[in-house]
Amino acid sequence: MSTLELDIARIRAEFPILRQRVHGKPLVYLDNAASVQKPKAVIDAITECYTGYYANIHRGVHLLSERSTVAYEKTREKVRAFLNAASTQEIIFTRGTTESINLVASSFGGQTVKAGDEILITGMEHHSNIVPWQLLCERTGAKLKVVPFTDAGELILEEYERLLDGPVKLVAFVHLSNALGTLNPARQLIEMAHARGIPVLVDGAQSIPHLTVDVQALDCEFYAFSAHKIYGPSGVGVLYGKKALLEAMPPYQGGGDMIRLVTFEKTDYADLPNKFEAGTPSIADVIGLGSALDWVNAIGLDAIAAHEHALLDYATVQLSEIPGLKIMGTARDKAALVAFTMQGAHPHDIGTILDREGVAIRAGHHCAQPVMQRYGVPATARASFAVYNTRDEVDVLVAALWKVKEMFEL
Ligand code: C6P
Repeated sequence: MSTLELDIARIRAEFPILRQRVHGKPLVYLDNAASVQKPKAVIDAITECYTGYYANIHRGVHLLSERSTVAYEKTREKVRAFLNAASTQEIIFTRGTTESINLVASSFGGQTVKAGDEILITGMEHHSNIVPWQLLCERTGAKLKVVPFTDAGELILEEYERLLDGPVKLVAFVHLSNALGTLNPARQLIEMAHARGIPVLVDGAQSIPHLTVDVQALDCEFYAFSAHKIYGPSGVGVLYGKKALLEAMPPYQGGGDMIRLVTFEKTDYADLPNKFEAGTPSIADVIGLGSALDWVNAIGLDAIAAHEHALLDYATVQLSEIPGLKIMGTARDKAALVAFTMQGAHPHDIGTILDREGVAIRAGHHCAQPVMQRYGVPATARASFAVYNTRDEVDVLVAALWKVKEMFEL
């Protein structure tokens, strides 16, 4: 399906929240990289769970528990298919990307990483893919190494190659940068690490709603994402891990549902994936994620990506015409978002003025402070796109930015 065939008006109609006005203006929601809005199908799936068949899972012998368990496990199969993972045992439900990465740092890292070892990340990571590794390094005496990137926002592969020759125990990199929009060459980065026998974690928080991910083709050891970025609810995420690795890793948390037998002397753990899912999970939200994946599949990720790419290209051209506006992140391979600064106007002021025009963007460091430090700016403004955004909305954004320019007499 081409971008022209997508009926955006029909898609927009499925998002009740988009119908409102903000400060008397129609809402133009361009903060999708922070969290995307939810279609009615997802909201209905969660409501149906709570009104029709909600109960705790994997425990009850009664009908509601059985129905909830089936719906929850159906989502695991949907995630498996979405990522093309080999088995549902490789799909662990977490609270989000952040928890998925912490799980790997704590369990895999705690088991494998020793003093003198290195963890290799990139200079464009979100704090979620920095701090868990720093904590691991503090605990173990390992070192955190960082792959630099160019002014355009592209990783310097020669430096990556050089850094891989150290005692690296794990590579962890962002697939699509939330601060720059750079789409990293995941397959190539993974191949280069594997050539030295180094396992790889991919932070897929931003990539998951914008491009087809095939974990078997990528061949990564771990892939992390959050439901709330792909039209699903917040509070739920996924860790994909290769089965052999997950089987060898110790549990991340202890509690109910992750055990086979508990005595005061010793506990036998449950098989995958339950070993990593201690306690009552966010049942209805996991079911909501399943509905979100159905919704995305019905439209098709390729059509979504094509539509968003057209918006990104259009916005990039329009924004470039505003004097004093500087786009941060001009990599050849980009997706779904544009970050920028304006001479003389703090990004927070830009965000506030845009809000009065009904336009929601994000202004700040985007939980990627090292990226801001790299460019010597405290913050940027960022417009990010989802399938329901339109060219008209980009026009509203651009008109509002011209207003900012006038107000600050740039
Ligand atoms: N980025 C943004 O506005 P959680 O919070 O666990 O769902 O996702 C964390 C995360 C990890 N990696 C990347 C690349 C991300 O973009 C995010 C979340 C949001 O850019 C909120 S800070």
